[in-house]
Amino acid sequence: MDFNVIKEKFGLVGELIEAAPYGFGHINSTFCLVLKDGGKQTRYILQRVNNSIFRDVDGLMNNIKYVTDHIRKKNEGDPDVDRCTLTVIPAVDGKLYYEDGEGNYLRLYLFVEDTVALQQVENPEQLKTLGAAFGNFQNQLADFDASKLIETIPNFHNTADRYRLFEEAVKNDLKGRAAEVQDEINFVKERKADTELLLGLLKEGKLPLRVTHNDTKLNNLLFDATDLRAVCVIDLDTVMPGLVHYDFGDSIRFGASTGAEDEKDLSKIEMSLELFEKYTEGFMSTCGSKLNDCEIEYLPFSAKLMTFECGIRFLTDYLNGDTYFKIHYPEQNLDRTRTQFKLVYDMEGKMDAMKAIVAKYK
Ligand code: ADP
Ligand code: GN1
Ligand code: MG
Repeated sequence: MDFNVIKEKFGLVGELIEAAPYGFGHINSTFCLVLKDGGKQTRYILQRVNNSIFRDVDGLMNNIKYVTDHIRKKNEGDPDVDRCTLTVIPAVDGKLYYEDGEGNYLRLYLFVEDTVALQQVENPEQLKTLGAAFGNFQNQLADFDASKLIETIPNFHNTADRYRLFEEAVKNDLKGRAAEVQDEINFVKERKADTELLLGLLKEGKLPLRVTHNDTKLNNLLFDATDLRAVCVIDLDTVMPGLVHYDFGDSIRFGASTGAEDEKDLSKIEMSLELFEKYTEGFMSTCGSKLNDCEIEYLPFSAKLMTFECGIRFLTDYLNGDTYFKIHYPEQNLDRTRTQFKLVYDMEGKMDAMKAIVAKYK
């Protein structure tokens, strides 16, 4: 990639003094660019959007523009308004991205300065902050016209469809890996009914569709580097209509785990009830009053379901030959699968305790 061409296409001024890979996302390719203009340095986040996953980049970028404009408006007057959401820098031709003629779709954001993205929780209070931030995110979009949004990945959290894709991957067994992962395959099959539960409640009209983030990982919230308050929800590629459970559950999946997503030593992996409680407290404080009883009732289950879904996705990708999630070593998707299933198993044993915690913050 020629970063100087990119600089020109986005009309950036100054001398490009650094361009390096950045962050730990599994989907897009992210770079940090540093430009020096006189005595002033400005940082930008450049991303090559993964357009084999996000097929409609134009629609995706329109989504992001709508959502960030909406959030910025909600924060008008706040001294921190410039950091409250992502700022898309359009290309000089006015488009929200630049396509380089070789199928690379590039977009640019202002770097949200003086923040940190955490890969693992360091202090339980951070989960309360995370919960409050994603509850608030959902609140801020409660009056947003969802019909403006395209579905950037159709059926993204359609757990029944995820199960179907898993079955297809087992059947095709493209890499001849199914035999070595029979235990994991059986683990999924035994829990098939779970994948239909929330979808059934949605169909019955008991659960409403909202505008949700859908990828509420800890590292998709930027915390203030000094006082660790929530500053900016990022990674807006999957903002689209969804259930509250997708956001609540996915945060617990990653944030309340006691180990890394690809930890090999499964004895280190547990869903911490302390962290679950902190997140619940934060989330309920900002959006609990907006949720109906059925939504609240299924919050604990959603933590298990979203973890299960993610494990199914990692396993499916492993069986398909690692074509979706970025991997850094051959069996990483299998390691990721195993941590997710360990968490699911652990949550099954802790379900009553999780329910009692949610009831406390209702
Ligand atoms: P992916 O979809 O691949 O996860 P993200 O949009 O989450 O990509 O970006 C990856 C990482 O880059 C984030 O976890 C965060 O550390 C960093 N990042 C992304 N956007 C910004 C930004 N505007 N300012 C500062 N850091 C950012
Ligand atoms: C991906 O983009 P990133 O790394 O924040 C994935 C999520 C998974 C997560 C697992 C668009 O999130 O759905 O839960 O990996 N994003 C997409 O860590 O598929
Ligand atoms: Mg991300």
